[in-house]
Amino acid sequence: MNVAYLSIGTNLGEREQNLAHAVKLLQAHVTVTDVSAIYETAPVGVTDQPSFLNICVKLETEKTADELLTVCQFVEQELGRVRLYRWGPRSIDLDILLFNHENIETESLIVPHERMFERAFVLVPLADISAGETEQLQYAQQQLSQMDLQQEGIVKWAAQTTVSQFVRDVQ
Ligand code: A4P
Ligand code: MG
Repeated sequence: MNVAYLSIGTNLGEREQNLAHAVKLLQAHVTVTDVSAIYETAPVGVTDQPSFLNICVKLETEKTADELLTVCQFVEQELGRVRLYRWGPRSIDLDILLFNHENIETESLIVPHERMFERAFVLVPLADISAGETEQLQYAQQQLSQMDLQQEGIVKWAAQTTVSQFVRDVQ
């Protein structure tokens, strides 16, 4: 069994609904075991765009990392993601943060995600669902402890719930 962490972000449309819908779709392919609280986060990269809602989820799966990426891209397509430009607004974005304790570098996949350790919008929700289980997660904790969350523009939007509560309103 593989254990993976995903980052999910949205800044277009019904953002909270987009997150719930994404988790519901994921559940058809993998076992989502934990979901973080929802955070509203200031846009990073291209800053002239609406603020994001961000979460992280933990999941278990027999799929390979490549197969998990395909699932993520399927969920993005299902939710009608339109890629306007890099780092621009999106209805939904799913990134693989960690896959077991592995370091992966292929044409289509880099794990740990290249920019995760410098991004408060990733590290804050990740801390809700992890506790330094691996060296990579310990490093994430350490990086987070050095960040000023107010300056990073991270605000809790909704409290953490169970996975089934999280998806309860999705048809
Ligand atoms: N790819 C490589 N490694 C991975 C991985 N670990 N997980 C490849 C997922 N995909 C990975 O991604 C481009 C390609 O990356 C994929 O084809 C895949 O093979 P994409 O999702 O098509 O494009 P993107 O999301 O526009 O680019 P990227 O580089 O993933 O963007 P980021 O770095 O994820 O940034 N600000 C806030 N506050 N919250 C956000 O959620 N998100 C972004 C997106 C920018 N600013 C943000 C947020
Ligand atoms: Mg992405």
